[in-house]
Amino acid sequence: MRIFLTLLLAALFCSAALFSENAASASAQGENARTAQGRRPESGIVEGFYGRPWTEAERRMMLHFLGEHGMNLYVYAPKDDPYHREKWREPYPPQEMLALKRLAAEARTSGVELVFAVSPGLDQRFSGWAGEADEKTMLRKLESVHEMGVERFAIFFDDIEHKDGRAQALFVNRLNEELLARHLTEKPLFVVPTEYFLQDMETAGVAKPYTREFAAQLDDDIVVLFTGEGVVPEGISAEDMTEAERLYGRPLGIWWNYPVTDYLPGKLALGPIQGLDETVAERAPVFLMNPMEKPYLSRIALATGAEWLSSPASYDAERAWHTAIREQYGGLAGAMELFALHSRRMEKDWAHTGALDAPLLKEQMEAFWQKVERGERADKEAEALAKEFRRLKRAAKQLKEKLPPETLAECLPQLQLFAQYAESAETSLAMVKARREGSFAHETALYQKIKDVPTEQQKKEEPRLSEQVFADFIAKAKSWHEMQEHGVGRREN
Ligand code: 14T
Repeated sequence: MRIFLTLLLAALFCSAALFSENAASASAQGENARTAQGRRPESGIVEGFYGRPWTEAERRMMLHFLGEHGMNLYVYAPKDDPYHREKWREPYPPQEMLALKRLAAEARTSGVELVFAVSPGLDQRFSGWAGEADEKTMLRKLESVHEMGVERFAIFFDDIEHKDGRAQALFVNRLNEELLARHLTEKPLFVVPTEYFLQDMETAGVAKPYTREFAAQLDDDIVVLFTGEGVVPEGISAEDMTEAERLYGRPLGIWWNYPVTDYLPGKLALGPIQGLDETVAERAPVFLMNPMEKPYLSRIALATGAEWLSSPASYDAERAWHTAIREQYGGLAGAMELFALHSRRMEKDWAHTGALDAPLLKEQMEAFWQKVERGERADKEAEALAKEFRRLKRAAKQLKEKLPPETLAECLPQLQLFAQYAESAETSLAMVKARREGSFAHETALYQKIKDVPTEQQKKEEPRLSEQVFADFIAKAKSWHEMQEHGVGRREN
């Protein structure tokens, strides 16, 4: 009987707790649909990139945006805010304290919770008197932020040299308990571990020693954020989740590294969120996207993330992307979509993610070159391409004239490059045509115009877009001309 009563009470308590949690999130998330399972992760962004931290005005804009899109978390973790990472021990200066206070208040008004993170791993000490001192310092730091109205916290150990999984976990456990006991928060900490690859390369299913130690020691209530296998993966599969949950022995929150571009800052990530298995949305208690240093342009990807959260099973990345641009760009949506189509994919040696840049145009270009190389006529292909290039030039011009100033400031170099690419691609077509018509002097003159257009890998800060499409097309035209000049297939048409 006693057992029965206890169980009954426990069940009642749990459902009451669940109910109130749902009610709270329902009001914060507006009328957005839920998954079939009836639960949505807490969601939003982690301002977690390297580079210029956002301004207060940009953060306010983003808080409203999140609220309007049914998202409810803003994790404050800008890598280059010295008081977040490098000088984590130092308290914020009074001015910045007040800015945090205003931000926390603004978050509340927007139905968003502000989570304050510290990344102490560069020089934190874990043992002896120094360890104790750092622990006290951390607590003081979080206390000072709590006084500004922040009631939720995170500790991040990503991107550091020294990693001791056991020491990190024991520290986080003590801090977590202390924060709860002192009523600085009602919710457990978020943490990010040091290792991104969970499994040992050689032995599938076996965690690395660091991960094993960290996971084994970490208290059950602490929320671990997972980026997928690697820092910037193509996606997260159901199997990735199962494996990660097994290794950490708990459900995992997600830190999704799109549309962040800090590792390739010359490129804009203007594509949709994609590659996340639908069950991720049902299993993860938390879903956070890491945006670009450019808050206005980040909103395309973020809106698609909100759409994925609201109906992960029927999510269509391309459709969500189209809708997001319609909603955000009004009369400029057509032009913006053409530009953004060329700036979605993020590729670097260790990073591969995002939808392809202009895949259909790429196919058209390939069909054109195939005919040219075979010495066949390609008038129809050339005409279709020329028409598209004219359209893209008009789009670039329209965007330069009419984009709102904040947005334009975030993409001007890339827009210039876009216009230049469209122009040079037109010139490339004319060049091929000139040779075929026997106008060799004209051909050479046209070649001179495209010769210096950058098509090779640039410094990572240099503007880039459409690397596999436009840049390849122009590079191909250049080398085609050079081949012809050197006698390969010379004057055969
Ligand atoms: F999960 C994370 F905490 C995370 O992704 N951390 C950083 C993040 O701040 C950064 O914005 C993101 C994209 O560059 O990648 C992480 O930082 C890294 C990690 C690496 F292993 C940057 C370069 C790396 F090689």
